[in-house]
Order: sequence, then C-alpha cells, then structure tokens
Amino acid sequence: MDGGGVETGTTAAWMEKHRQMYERATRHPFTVSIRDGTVDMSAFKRWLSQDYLFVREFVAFIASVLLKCCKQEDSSDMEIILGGVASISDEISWFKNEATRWGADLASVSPLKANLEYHRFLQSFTEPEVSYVVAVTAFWIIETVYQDSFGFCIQDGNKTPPELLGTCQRWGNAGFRQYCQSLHSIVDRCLANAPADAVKSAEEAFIRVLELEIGFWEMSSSQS
Ligand code: HMH
Repeated sequence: MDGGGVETGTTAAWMEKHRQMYERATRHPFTVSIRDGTVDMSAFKRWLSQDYLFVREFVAFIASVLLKCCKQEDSSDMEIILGGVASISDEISWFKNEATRWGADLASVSPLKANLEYHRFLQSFTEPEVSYVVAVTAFWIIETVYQDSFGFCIQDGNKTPPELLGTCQRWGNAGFRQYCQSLHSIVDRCLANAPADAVKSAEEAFIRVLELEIGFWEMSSSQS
C-alpha cells in the first residue's frame, strides 16, 4: 500500500487517457446550461423524472456492490458503501418532493431509451461473476460524474438559477465530494491489488459509465 495514491493510481492514468470523454460527461451542454442559467426547464423536468427512475434502479446496484464488498476478506470499505445505501433513501424522498415542486408526475413516467440502456448495465452487476473491483469502480465513476457536473454549477462564476441550486448542491456539496474521494481511494487500492484482467474489465466499465452518462444528458436535453 502506498497510502491511497489518489494522484498516482491507475484511475489517474485512465483520467488522462479518457480525458475527452470524461469532459463530455462532466461538462455536458445540459449541465453547463444549468450553470449558465440558460437551461430549458422542460429538459430539466425530463432529467428529474428520468433520474428518479435511474435512482430506483441504482438501489439494487448499490446493494450488489455492498454484497460483493461484504464477501471480501477485508470488508473495511463496508462503512463507506453503507453510507451510499443510507443516503439513497433520502435521495428518493428528495426526488418526490422536487417532482411535486416542478409539477412532474412520477407515477406516469416511463424510462426513455438511454435510461433503459443504463438500467441494463446496472443490472449486469448483480451477477456474482462480476468482481468487487469492477463493481466498485463503476460505482465510484457514476457518483463522480454527478459530483463533478453539479459541483461545477456551484463554483465561482456560476449563473445557476436560485431554484436549481438545491439540485446542484445535492451532488456538488463538500460532503458528497468527500464521499466520492473515499470511493476513489477504495478503487485505487483495489486496482493496485487486482489481476490484469480485472483491471482491464474495470477500465471497460469506467468507459461504459462515461458513455452512458453522456447518453443520459443527451436524452435529458433532447428526448432521444
Ligand atoms: C444518471 N448518474 C445518474 N444519476 C445519478 N443520480 C447519479 C449518476 C449519481 O447518483
């Protein structure tokens, strides 16, 4: 162990290698339009209802990461992942409140294509053959894309409409950033001890998440 190696770990190399795709996921025109204050509110509402469905699907995904974690010899990551499980309940309530506020009817919403595609990806992790390192890598990058995207909307120079600040703070706040950093440390440590084929699968999952996140923003902005 080299003490975490967040700066020098495998993930830092991926971030370099896949920088463009990472930027497309975290500086997407949709979230940048929130920061600029030019966001189309019908797109925002579409994102909100679709993300509610995503989060419901995400529950089973996090549960599967937690299960894989508990089966490890060293399950000391458990508390961090359990924190993710605990906060999802609050998140679901938040979506319901927010939907009421914006007049979106969550009961009648069905998942659009890009969302369904993401669901299928998340569901693939419930297979016991998928290793913990691959699952926790996917978990980390899924959370990080939101942290970085919405964090940018509350950084200096933003013109984010006040009524959208709550959304941005939900994923952009310091606590969520800290949680993502904890996941990041877990991922780098797991990767450092993983066989080459698992590292390769984890990188593929990393790339796939970025593609799916880009697709999700595209879907939100243009109903594809
Ligand atoms: C599509 N990605 C998507 N939705 C979310 N809520 C997150 C990531 C973060 O939890």
